[in-house]
Amino acid sequence: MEQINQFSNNWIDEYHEGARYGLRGKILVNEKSDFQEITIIDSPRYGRGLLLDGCWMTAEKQEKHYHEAIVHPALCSSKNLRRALIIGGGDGGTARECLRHLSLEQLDMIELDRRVVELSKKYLNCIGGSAWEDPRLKLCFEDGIEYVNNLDNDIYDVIIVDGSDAKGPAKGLFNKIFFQNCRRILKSGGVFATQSESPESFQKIHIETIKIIREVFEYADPLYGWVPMYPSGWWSWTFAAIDSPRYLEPIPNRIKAIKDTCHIWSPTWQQGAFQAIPAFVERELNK
Ligand code: SPD
Repeated sequence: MEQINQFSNNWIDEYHEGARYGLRGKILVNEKSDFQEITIIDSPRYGRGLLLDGCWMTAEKQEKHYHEAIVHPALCSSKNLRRALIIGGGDGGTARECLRHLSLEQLDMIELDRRVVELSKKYLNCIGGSAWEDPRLKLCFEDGIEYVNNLDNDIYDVIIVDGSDAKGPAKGLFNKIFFQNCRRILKSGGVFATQSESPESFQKIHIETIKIIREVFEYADPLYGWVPMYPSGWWSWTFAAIDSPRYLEPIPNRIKAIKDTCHIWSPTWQQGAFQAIPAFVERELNK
């Protein structure tokens, strides 16, 4: 019933638990891939945007809220920064932010759905931009869950999980076995990061996800920010590490390399964003 009107009257809305989050605009592409429904839109407010299975993923004029938040706390704080992994991230924004770190030698990106990348390159090229041609990017189309399951231990300095919401093809990215494999393939001075949904509109899965990551990793903490199109707008990313909560302390020379050209991220923003844990979440985590 809700889906029937999702893209009508020049409004494109994500429906979530009796609320809708929308933009006025027009649909450029709407197709079903082997895995999901892919929609590309254009809007006066935020430019072109991407939805998967009717849920907002990104839009040109607000994507930095998400991509800078998931990338820089991790890439600024891992002990070494030679090899990183992105699971998902098919619009290219996470890869673009990672590749701004010039000490990064290799970035493996494992995306399930080739069509998301093809359409992002064609319609949302200002999000992935030069990342797609960067020789450090090794892009493979396969299931990220299988990929981490089959790897040897201690491979990556940073692992970033940039998937969709915890349903459909991305459900397994919130699973304990998946996180255990991520910990196993992360080097001891490495940093893990994942999008961990909204403390408001996805409260249960948000809290469960942090709890599971805390069971698997020695250290883990959520960071809070905003992504204007997402349900409630209030969003979170959870960072984890093995040897210390190193994600709390960005390394000075890595800060220097990016800080003047970030739109959202700065060491001060990061510090506040880790501190901004809502009281009800903190209470739940301390139970
Ligand atoms: N509710 C949307 C969660 C989506 C997280 N991934 C977004 C992809 C941006 N690269």
